[in-house]
Amino acid sequence: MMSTVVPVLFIQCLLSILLTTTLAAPITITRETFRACRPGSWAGIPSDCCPPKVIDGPIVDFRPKYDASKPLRVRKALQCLSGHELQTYLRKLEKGYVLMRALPDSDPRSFKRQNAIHCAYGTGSFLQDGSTNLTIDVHLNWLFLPWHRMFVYFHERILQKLLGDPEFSLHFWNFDNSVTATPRHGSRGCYKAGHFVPPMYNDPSKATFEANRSVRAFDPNRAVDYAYNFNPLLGPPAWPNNTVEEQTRMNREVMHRSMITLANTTNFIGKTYRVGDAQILIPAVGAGTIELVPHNTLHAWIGGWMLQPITAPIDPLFYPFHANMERLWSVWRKLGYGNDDPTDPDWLNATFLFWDENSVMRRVRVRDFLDLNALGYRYEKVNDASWIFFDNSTSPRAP
Ligand SMILES: [Cu+2]
Repeated sequence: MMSTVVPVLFIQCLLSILLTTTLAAPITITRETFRACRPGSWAGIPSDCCPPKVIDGPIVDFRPKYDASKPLRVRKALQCLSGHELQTYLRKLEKGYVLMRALPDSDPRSFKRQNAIHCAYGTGSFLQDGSTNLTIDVHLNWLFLPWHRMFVYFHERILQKLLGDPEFSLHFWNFDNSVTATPRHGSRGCYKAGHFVPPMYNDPSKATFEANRSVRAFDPNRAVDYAYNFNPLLGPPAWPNNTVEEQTRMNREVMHRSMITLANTTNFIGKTYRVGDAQILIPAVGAGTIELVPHNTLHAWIGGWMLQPITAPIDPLFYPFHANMERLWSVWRKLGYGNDDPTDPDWLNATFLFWDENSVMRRVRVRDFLDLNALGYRYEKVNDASWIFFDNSTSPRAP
């Protein structure tokens, strides 16, 4: 008995390993993916945002290369821009958005089309190669961080092109810092708290404004709430009536958990997701720690268009918000604790298509979006210490 069972189990085991290794492959978007695009949905809400089925022209590989002769552009923290710098930035960004919104729908660089491509990638509109039912999503799995870095990157390049300014940098909303600190002598960077919605995005006279948000996002004295939990099936919870001090303390604790306590490599990046895997629909099952909180929770807290992937990038606030998300990814890598990006080829070789600033379709791999220096930019230094050194033991809400 024993002598037959063991070889059978061994062969079964070997077969399953062989099958997984031969079948597993990185998620890859091709011309065929676009051709087979179909209406999708999110949380039961239907979406209809497929790009044109035929991609005109060539698809050009995107291969960034670090150019030591060129200084890196700096994406700065919005709350520290002031005076002339703020005015110049605002003038440029406003002009960029006016021009972007004026592009016709036939132009893939238009504001509307950029929203549509996020929608197609985020609502199961694309099918995995050769499948009639396995859908693709760049949320709730390990593709979330690199895909959104790419999306913001091409958005910035389109702005640069429209403005005729290749040095333009999209500055970020440093929502995670809630402590204004005095920098040590000689330290450079931004040490001012950033936990309110940046005023330039809340000014109705500016092209960076969007009216369709929850009213709480317009309250200049209300700190963002990372613990805000919106369940589309149950509806929004009552607003917490925390003081700014209570709220920001809670936020620091949440950041500490998502970036440190819970954030080993697997948990931080998100669940593996390859060809053959079903789209993950439950956030807690697939999302990495910072995708779940504060990303999902802040999308819900801001509300309006930002509430769902079908419409989120209609709100210009999406971009500085996501710039900070990907900045946090680079901060996490430098924190120590053995933090590092996955080395799995199915992650590194996952491939997406994006239209660039010249409306040329680019083939982009995750492995090419891991080194910010190669992409030509860096982030201003900010007060990450505000949550890195948060002490759980003194928190009234600590478990
Ligand atoms: Cu998204």
